[in-house]
Amino acid sequence: MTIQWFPGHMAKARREVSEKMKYVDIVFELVDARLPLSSRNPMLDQIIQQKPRLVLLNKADLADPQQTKKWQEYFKQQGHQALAINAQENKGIKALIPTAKEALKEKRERDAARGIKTRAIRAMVLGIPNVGKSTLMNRLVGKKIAQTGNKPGVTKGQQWLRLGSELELLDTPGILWPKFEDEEIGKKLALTGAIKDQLVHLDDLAIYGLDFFTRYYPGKISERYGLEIEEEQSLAPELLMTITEKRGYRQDYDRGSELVVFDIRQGKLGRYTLDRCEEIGASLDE
Ligand SMILES: Nc1nc2c(ncn2[C@@H]2O[C@H](COP(=O)(O)OP(=O)(O)OP(=O)(O)O)[C@@H](O)[C@H]2O)c(=O)[nH]1
Ligand SMILES: [Mg+2]
Repeated sequence: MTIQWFPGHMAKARREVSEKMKYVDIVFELVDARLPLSSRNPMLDQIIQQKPRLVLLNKADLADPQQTKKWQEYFKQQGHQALAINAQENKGIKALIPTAKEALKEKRERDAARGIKTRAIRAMVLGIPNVGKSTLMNRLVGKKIAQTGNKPGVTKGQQWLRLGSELELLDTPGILWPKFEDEEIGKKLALTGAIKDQLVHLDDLAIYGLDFFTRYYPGKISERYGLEIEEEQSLAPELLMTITEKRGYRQDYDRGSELVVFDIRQGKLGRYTLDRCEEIGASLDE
């Protein structure tokens, strides 16, 4: 991510997205499936108001599938449609148009009853930096239209990309900021690579990650770094020291931290979800 969000930038981004709302029928809100809440924009509800929304849990290939299912349920209970996708490998994308139609069902039925011909659904892709907006748009359009990588998109004039007869997509995605003021959310965002490393110390991130994995995915650390289970049960700072030394980095804990953070980011310790659905107090059994 290259954007630094200052109050002026936030106001501008917010204004641009709000202005586009009047042109679209539905918002495709892209979130990172590893952090379905922490990768949302804190003001999105205010910005998009009552527009129908389809929450796309992207990078589902990297997330814990059981958690992804629960999060999908969670979003549905919030009154949104939700889908798990992997934009990079074009998985789950086929369901997008049918699910968008489902989200707009009532309006489309009302229109039909009043004799208004249903036209293509107009949608816009919204999300925080690096969540996969450009990758998804390229997939949907079937060619490279948006630049992918770590550069933020540049907003130009209003243009529509036609996807068959059923969907039209605004040619530029809306980029909004995440909730990085909260320290724990900041760590989660940095651990998955959504925000710059410089905002959080690498050793803090490594310790956070190790603590998280020993708690939620026991055995993964010992498996990856060839440790005994008792070693994995030590406190995260000690665990970091053990891993660093075992790798032959002696007392270079910065190097050890970098290793751990990159491994977690790239999924070398397996699939994981940092935001735990059961911990937000939402009862999903009702
Ligand atoms: N593993 C995985 N990686 C993905 C997926 N979708 C996108 N990526 C990767 O995530 C990174 C960011 O993707 P982009 O499409 O550039 O993200 P963006 O939201 O357009 O980012 P900005 O333009 O900076 O706001 C790229 O390295 C993609 O290859 C996915 O479903 N799975
Ligand atoms: Mg982009």
